[in-house]
Amino acid sequence: MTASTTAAETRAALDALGFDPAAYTGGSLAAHSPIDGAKIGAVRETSVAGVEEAAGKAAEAFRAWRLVPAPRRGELVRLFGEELRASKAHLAALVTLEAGKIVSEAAGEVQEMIDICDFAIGLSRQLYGLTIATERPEHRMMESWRAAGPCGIISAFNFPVAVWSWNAALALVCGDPVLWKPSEKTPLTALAVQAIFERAVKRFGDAPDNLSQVLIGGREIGAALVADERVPIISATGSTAMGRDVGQKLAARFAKAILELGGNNAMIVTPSADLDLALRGIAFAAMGTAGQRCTTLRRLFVHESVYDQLLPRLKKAYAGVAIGDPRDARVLVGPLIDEHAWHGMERALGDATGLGARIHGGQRREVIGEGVYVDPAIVEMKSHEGPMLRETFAPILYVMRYRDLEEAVALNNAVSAGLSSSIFTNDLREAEYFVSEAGSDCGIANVNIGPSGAEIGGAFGGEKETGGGREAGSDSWKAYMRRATNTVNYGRTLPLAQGVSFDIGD
Ligand code: UN1
Repeated sequence: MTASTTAAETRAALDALGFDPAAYTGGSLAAHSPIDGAKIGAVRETSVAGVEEAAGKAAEAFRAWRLVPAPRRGELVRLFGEELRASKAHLAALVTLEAGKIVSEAAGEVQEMIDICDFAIGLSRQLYGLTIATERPEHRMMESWRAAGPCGIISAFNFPVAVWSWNAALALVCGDPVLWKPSEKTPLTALAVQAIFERAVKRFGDAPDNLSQVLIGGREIGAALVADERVPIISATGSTAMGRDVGQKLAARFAKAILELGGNNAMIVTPSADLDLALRGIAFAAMGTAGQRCTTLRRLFVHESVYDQLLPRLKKAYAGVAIGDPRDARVLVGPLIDEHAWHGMERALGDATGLGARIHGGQRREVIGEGVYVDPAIVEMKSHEGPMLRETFAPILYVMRYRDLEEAVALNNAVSAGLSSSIFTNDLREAEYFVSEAGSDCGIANVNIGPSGAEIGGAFGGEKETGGGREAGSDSWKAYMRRATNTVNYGRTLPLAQGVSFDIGD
């Protein structure tokens, strides 16, 4: 029977990753495979007291780790990257089994982890500060970057391993131990990553204990982490509702927040667009990961002069896409994470119908066991309203015609989220307008590329209700460090800045 194969394959992948079955059986938190709904593990949950204990251990690890030279800290991340390379196939298989990602995207996710390790290794020799001109003679003013303390990482099911690594690889080279609260829907992949990380720690030799800890459980575990004064940085990925709550709690205790929240990403297809390219861009961005990326394309604005050319081709691509078991390498659209996701999709499609939209696809399919499989939906909207204004984590693509580019850019910006966006055009003016001050207001604005599938070299994140945080490349590392401005007087007098005189006599 099919249901049992996911459990057996999970065991095999965990075995291959050197996992002791005692670590994923007999616990109170059940893991289910979205492929067939079968139970694939039962892990032990962390208690609130356990979170507090972990925070104490992380604080202790911090005191030692911050003193290790950054390039040496990079060596640990280099070893971790090596271990990931060796475990890539098994970890990717586990991502497919636990999160339902198709084979190629699961491998891509692990590759993203390897890429950020490479980035972080280079970074470990580049935690640069500035030397700044000082107005005082015989003084030097400089900026130095120092480790900031334990970093809590709260991640979502849809990138069950990569999101942690974008934060952890940087935090570790910056001198910060990490505490990871993964989604309760994907505990096994988190524990597997922790086991891989521990192999790297062992090879490294003299790392302090507890540089990385995993906290398993639901909201109360995340809440305990967010509340802990010993954790000065929290990076949280998830819904805007979660981020609003977490952000306020962190603000109340003046902790640093790196928030990576919802997206409601758009694409504009202009009259000069290469429609072949646009079609491929739309297909991956809207249907990839079964519409469950925060960067998923959800709103498509097509110029009225090309709408009737593009839409039939898009509908055809949707009708022909391979939907089913994500372990089958030919499949492009795997299952939704669970029933709850389907209810959200049903509700959004119902709301669109109520607004007179035309819906293509969007039906539920029986594929394997209790797995939740759906036909991705194209929803032709009459106006920009209703469910189109919110993020539904499902493969729903709302489509609308537009007349002039300013109007389309205004629509691109007319939602509460500000994560990603793109334009397909061969007109330089349109492209530059889109990425200009007056253009897209998102953290990511692409030209002739869809809104999803960013590489790690750039800073990743978005504006408005997306939370404003940045992870991964560019100078995102600064959020994991404490900046100190150091003014050093190497002279024999004490000139004050701004010409202030404060003479206390001899
Ligand atoms: C997410 O869905 O939380 O750009 C992150 C992308 C991926 C990251 C998605 N690199 O689609």
